Amino acid sequence: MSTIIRLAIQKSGRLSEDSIKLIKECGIEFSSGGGTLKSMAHNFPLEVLFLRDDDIPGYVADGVADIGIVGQNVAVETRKTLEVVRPLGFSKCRLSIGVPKGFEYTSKESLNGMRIATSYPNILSDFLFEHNIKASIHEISGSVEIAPGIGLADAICDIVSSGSTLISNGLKEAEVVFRSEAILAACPQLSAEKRTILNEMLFRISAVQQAEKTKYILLNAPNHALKTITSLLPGVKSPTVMPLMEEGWSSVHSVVKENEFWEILGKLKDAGAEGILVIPIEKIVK
Ligand code: PRT
Ligand code: ZN
Repeated sequence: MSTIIRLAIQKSGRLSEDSIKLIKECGIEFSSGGGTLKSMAHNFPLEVLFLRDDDIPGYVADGVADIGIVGQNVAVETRKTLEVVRPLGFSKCRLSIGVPKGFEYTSKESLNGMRIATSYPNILSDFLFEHNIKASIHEISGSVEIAPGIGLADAICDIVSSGSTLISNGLKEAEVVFRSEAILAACPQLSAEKRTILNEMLFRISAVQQAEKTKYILLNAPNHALKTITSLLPGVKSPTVMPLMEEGWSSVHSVVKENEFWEILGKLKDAGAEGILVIPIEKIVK
């Protein structure tokens, strides 16, 4: 039987949709949804396993799955030996310490003597140790935010994204302990054949990630402004310039970085560009 690679992703939760989207954008077709627990891709040597996120680091470390998509927070908390292959840029969040709104928090020293409730005892104890804070850790598995309100703890250490859960529980963010995003992790002992398949996947992921940061731009430019306009649009290699039917005008095609787009747009308009179209790109292979 020819080699396949097994990828573990979260069955249902905050990571699921983006994980599935990423694999599909890599051109890998498989069925998901319903009660599916595993699914073989139709056009790539990959099997997808659908698991609870907490189980993914263990499965990957033990080689039950070869690779997995999981939050860094969970990967680090489980203390499994994993190879971090690639940050994936989604499910960004932070693990933070929250204290009651009225508490006068001045510095990390304010945490001394506190009882801190968390589902992340390992990451929290590393943080406390690193900063020489003497606090006690109260491990709970869910609804951490209510712990101070019911007298279970003085503070919490939990995942924060927008911060609204902290606020609605009468808490404020005092300290960021750990920043996290989804990562692609691999079993450190992958065979050469599996590594080849992983490398093909990484090549495709790079093309998708590059494209996400980039837009395709088309515009009309008066010929006298072409030099200025093309210098603003370096493109992958260089911009394409084609004559328009109307004398004295050209069509310019190029790519721009998403984060530079608004700044460049103003300069293009000032230089005389018209009819500017900006289009998403699906993949970029350099
Ligand atoms: O069932 P399973 O065990 O697979 O899933 P789960 O319920 O344990 O995890 P899930 O799906 O909630 O989260 C999966 C991963 O998403 C986490 O491990 C993080 O890496 C990442 N992530 C990103 C988040 C959040 N954002 C997030 N906001 N995980 C949890 N939250 C929760 C947080 O616990 C808190 O209750 O959302 C609340 C805070 O959100 P804000 O926006 O109010 O600050
Ligand atoms: Zn979980």
